[in-house]
Amino acid sequence: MSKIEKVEVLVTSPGRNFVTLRVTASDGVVGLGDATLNGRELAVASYLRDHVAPLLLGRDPARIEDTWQYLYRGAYWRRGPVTMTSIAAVDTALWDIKGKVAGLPVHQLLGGRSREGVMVYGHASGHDVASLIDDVARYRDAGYQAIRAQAAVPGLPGSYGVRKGAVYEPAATSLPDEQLWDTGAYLRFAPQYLGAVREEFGFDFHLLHDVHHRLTPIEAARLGRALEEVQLFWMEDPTPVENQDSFRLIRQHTTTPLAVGEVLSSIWDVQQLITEQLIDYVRMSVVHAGGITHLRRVFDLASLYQVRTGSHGATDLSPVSLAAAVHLDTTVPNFGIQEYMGFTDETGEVFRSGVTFSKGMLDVSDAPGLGVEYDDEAAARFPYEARYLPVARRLDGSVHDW
Ligand code: CS2
Ligand code: MG
Repeated sequence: MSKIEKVEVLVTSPGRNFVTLRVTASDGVVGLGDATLNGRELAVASYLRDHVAPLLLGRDPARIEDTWQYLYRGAYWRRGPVTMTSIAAVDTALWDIKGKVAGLPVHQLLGGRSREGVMVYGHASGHDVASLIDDVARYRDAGYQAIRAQAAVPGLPGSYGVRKGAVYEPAATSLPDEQLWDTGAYLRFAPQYLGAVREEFGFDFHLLHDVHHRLTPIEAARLGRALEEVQLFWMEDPTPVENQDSFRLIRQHTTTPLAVGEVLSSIWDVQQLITEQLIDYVRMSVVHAGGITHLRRVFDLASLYQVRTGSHGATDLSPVSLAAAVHLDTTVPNFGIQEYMGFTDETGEVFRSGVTFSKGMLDVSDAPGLGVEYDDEAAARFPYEARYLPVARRLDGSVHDW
């Protein structure tokens, strides 16, 4: 039996911070898992290095389910993003190892292909309606079948979801940026610019929009109703998700499909949302929701209720995460869509991934395991720097949900 011999926690910042777990077995096989929790990266690094690595040494890397249960139940303290991201990193690395030992890509271990590719949505954004329209055109020209559209709300510089450089990355160095928020201005503007996108390009592509937890349930209900004409693929995170009942209220008022999950980490966090059919898409990710083992369980529960998948795939999820997500997406019967924002060139120097993009879809390589390699020399060129997501404040200065 091979044994886990080495567990390394790798932190690098090629354009943004990534934490990666590398597990080496006694037969020399190496597995990678993403452990990145945006803005709280070192908490996960410490959890893994100080509390998980000693438990893994000497274990059989083939026992993925048992290791998952051991880390989850054995910690006594349950759920939460730091714990679940740490378990995810181990789980993903063990699936990578299992694939390499078997000589099979991970999607084969999960049951094989259910589809030829995985439809993704790209992120179009603009500082005003005209620049948003230009950006949507760019995504359409690049072959995207689904596009998320976000524009800066007039008078509110630094609206979430609007790109500054080549790739959207809201985390700032040193202390968090503080950004102003005005719900009334947003509610007046969003239907205008989403309507302008449909007027310009018609309906032959999927249009998505992220509300980023900014509204109360009744405000979200009003927006969902106002957006029915533009036929969104989904309205994302319309209201904070701690109270799952909120979504019933939104549902009672609108047929705009709802997507939720990027800040959630366990099946219990979405249990009511799924079993009461309060959402249409579950947006949890491999990295923040306990790895391939746990996310597959969420997706299976969702399939019983005709809830489809729509995994989170922002730039703060590393190429290891994206590869794991695409392997899983390739197999599950209730796949919906995968978020894909691309990565900076620097990120590509550290992580060499076999995932390919063509005609608006991603596909995995047939390399054994996840098909991602980590370049230590490149990683060493990009040392960690503290970064924080922004904080939102209302016009009266009080803190709002970012
Ligand atoms: C966003 C994210 O991708 C999305 O839908 O909500 O960009 C989110 O802001 C970041 O992942 C936070 O780390
Ligand atoms: Mg989002």
